[in-house]
Amino acid sequence: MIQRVVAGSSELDQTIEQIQEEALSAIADAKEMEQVNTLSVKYLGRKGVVTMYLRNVSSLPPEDRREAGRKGNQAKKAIEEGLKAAACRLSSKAEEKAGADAIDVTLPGRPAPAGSLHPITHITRRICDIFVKMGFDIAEGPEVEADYYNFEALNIPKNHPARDMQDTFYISENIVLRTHTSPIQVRIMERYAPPVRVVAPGKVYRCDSDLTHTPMFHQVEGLLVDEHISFGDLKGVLTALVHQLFDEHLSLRFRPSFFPFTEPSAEVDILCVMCRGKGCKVCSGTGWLEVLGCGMVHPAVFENLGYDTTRYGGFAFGMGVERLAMLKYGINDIRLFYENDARFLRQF
Ligand code: 2NM
Repeated sequence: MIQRVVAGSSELDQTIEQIQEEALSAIADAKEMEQVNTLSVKYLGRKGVVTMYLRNVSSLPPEDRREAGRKGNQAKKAIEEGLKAAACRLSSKAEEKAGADAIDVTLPGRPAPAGSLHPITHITRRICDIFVKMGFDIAEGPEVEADYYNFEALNIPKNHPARDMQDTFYISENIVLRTHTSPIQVRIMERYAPPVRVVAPGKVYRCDSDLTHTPMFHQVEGLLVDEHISFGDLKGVLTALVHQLFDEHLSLRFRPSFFPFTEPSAEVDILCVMCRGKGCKVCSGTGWLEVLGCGMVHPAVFENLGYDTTRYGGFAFGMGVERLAMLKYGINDIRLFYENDARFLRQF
């Protein structure tokens, strides 16, 4: 085509007009900025069609140069203007498109997902807070524990079933995963003279697994040692706990029981939260639910730790956090706490 663009001949004057027309129509049809750029190069670039035309004007016979030059420059100007208009049209279209994709400030904000406490953590803290208000301190201790702290100091004899391999995870002959948080209280009594008021929350381990037992679960235990402490003090403290944790009018009863480390010992039942005492599946028809173990600390425990049993006495208690949480929230499978299903965990 370039070879045909030889300015001067009438045939080729026609051609520069045709070129202009063709260029303007292509420019008008351009849908993308890139097409406009390509057309600019094609017609006005260093080797562009119009550029080559103008370059040839000087080689024409003198009488044709003026007219050919005028037409060439006119075509150049027209194409330049067409390109400018197209660039303007396409860039405003791009702006419009960007505007459509831009942030709609009238939309409601997206909520930032927030985590929440695990239900076991939540209840553990509530229980501890209730005791802190009654003047108890909080103490923690090792989960891998010496046989002495977990059993021996607590008056649990060598032949006790809790010591059996079937019930306890042994690390070695004298080291176990603690089966309760009582070793924390033992360590406290070892370090501090009476009076003592302490609550011990934490993970404990027992070789057990079914709908209501997991090999790891949580306990909160407590100990109070002072002069003139009676079973009445124990009843008052645990009644306050149950009323604050469940409901301030909930009935409870203390039923005689046995633990090696307390004498007398008792189990605390609350009126069944499901059937209100009528008897149902949850309370096995008894109308009552066992929620706590407790008792007056056995003198043998105090003697192991060098406490003067003629002057001091005290009470202790223990509860399983998962069991309390299951009763409080009506959960029938303990494993739900440990499956990490956010749909379950979000509810608390
Ligand atoms: C219970 C029930 C009764 C208990 C006893 C002691 C200690 F260390 F003072 F001897 N700590 N916890 C205790 C007493 C725990 O849990 C069902």
